[in-house]
Amino acid sequence: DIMEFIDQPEATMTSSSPTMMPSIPTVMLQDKTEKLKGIRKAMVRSMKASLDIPHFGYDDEYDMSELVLLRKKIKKEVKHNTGVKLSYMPFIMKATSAALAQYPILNSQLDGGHENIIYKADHNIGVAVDTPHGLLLPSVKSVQNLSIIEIAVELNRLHEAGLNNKLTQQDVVGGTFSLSNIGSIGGTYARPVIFPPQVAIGALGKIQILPRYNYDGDITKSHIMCVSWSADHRVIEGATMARFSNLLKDYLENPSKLLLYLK
Ligand code: CAO
Repeated sequence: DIMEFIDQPEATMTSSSPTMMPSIPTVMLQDKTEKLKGIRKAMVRSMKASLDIPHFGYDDEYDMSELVLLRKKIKKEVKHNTGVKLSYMPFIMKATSAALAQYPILNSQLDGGHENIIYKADHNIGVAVDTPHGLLLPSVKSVQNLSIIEIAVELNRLHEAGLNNKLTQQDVVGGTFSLSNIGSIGGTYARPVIFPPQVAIGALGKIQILPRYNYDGDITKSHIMCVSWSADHRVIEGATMARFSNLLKDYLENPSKLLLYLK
């Protein structure tokens, strides 16, 4: 092994994630060549295919204050009663599914010959998972039929499996729409890359506490999340992406409206 560390016998190179950075800086004495295989090789293939897609970008900020309060109220009890860790993602995924039901073209795929648009019945929402083995995109299947707690259970399972390299083929195939919560690491905006044959992906920024004016013109303490969308402009018009984003924003800013979609 040509990798050598100076004065740091315990340093590990098992993680590429900033959240799991080795605490001691790594110093390489020589260049190192690593064969691309597994997940990283698959990423080269899928990202090369994504170059064929004309990406259209659209960003907006969502005020998550009500959702932050709601989660705070129930998080502990959910953990205590069910053992499930309730993050923002299950709410965002359920709201996304409710919005996809209004804009099914965002849950579609362009066929190989570019002759047909296939509207997918299931909302299989892919979630970017940062793992020590590379970036993975497993999907929670049929989100339209799941409760928020069921989504949380499945998301926790996929997250764990991703970290332990235990995701199955079934977990990683069949996604129809994607979300990438880069905000769980940091950052405000991103330029997400579409995972073919899907036609859209959203990157969620970090929820930040910022001053904003309310309808009465008063400054309020708000929990703001920026969302960056990329859509396939061959199939998706900018107006469609904007209307979808407006609807999702409405659900997340007024989570009581989501009640209408709970099963
Ligand atoms: N803003 C503020 N806080 C956030 C947040 C955000 N956008 N996203 C998550 N958090 C909080 C969670 O609520 C949780 O807080 P508590 O400890 O108080 O409950 C904490 O951060 C940790 O959350 P988590 O990351 O464990 O869980 P999650 O469901 O929000 O996210 C997953 C799961 C798999 C999406 C995430 O772990 C991950 O891997 N993110 C990175 C995705 C990525 O790499 N994208 C780039 C792809 S392109 O290269």
